[in-house]
Amino acid sequence: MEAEILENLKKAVKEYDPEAAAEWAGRAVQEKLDVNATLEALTEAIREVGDGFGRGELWLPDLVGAADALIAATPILEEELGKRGEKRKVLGTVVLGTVAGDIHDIGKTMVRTFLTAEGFDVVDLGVNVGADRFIEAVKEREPDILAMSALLTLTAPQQKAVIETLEAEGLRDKVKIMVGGAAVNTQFAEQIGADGYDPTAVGAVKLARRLIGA
Ligand code: B1M
Repeated sequence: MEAEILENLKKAVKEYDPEAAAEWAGRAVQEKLDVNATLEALTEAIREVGDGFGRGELWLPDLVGAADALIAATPILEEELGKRGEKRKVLGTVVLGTVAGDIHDIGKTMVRTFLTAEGFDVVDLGVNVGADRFIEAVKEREPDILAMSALLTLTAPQQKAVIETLEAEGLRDKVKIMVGGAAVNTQFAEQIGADGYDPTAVGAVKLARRLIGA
């Protein structure tokens, strides 16, 4: 049953079918499948579509269609994750966003979901967030962690721009910085002076806990 549900979920993403994606996400919840594994199956499917786009076999509407299907399924799983996570002690505050010029939302939102489920208070600034908005939020909310996502090679350097602005404002030592997203790797994170990087949303939670010494 589990394999059938996950296969159908992947199929729904690859066939750009939001209704089927929502339906199979509902079945996954009903059958008490592991939420992380279910989200991982969705991620795998959309990455396959992305790879096809990268090879020139698929087009932008394919990315949009796959994203629509994934977006239809994720709130159902997020809600379930919230219900299953009983511990609600606030571990710390995280300001999160996708950097300027980048509108990729899905991975960033997954990071938000997992951090929230773990007990972090997450201030999600959304997508296409410029350095000035990140800095403003750091000043206003005094978070423990600033978390930035970047999916495009062209926008990853924006993470560096934010760190440089924090340094210029004398705020760098007041907040831990974690970075992620498909355009980022460990080497890049070290180069730009981030405190941590993780390739997955689940790993991002462990990283966040480590950064605040929890
Ligand atoms: Co875009 N896109 N896209 N896209 N898109 C990629 C990223 C791309 C790799 C596809 C490809 O060519 N193979 C490519 C980037 C190439 C590059 O720069 N190296 C690309 C491109 C080129 C573009 C456009 C330029 C296309 C165009 O217009 N010609 C355009 C740019 C728009 C812009 O931002 N200015 C564009 C647009 C879009 C859509 C709008 C159609 C849509 C996004 C819809 C939305 O988000 N609402 C889209 C999609 C869906 C993709 C792919 C297919 C899937 C991205 C995704 O949601 N993955 C993507 C291909 C790929 O990534 N392989 C692609 C699922 C998601 C769960 O994974 O976001 O990586 P991800 O998040 C992971 C981890 O990275 C991690 O946790 C998540 C779960 O494990 N993570 C963190 C994420 N953030 C983290 C932060 C952390 C820690 C972990 O700490 C802070």
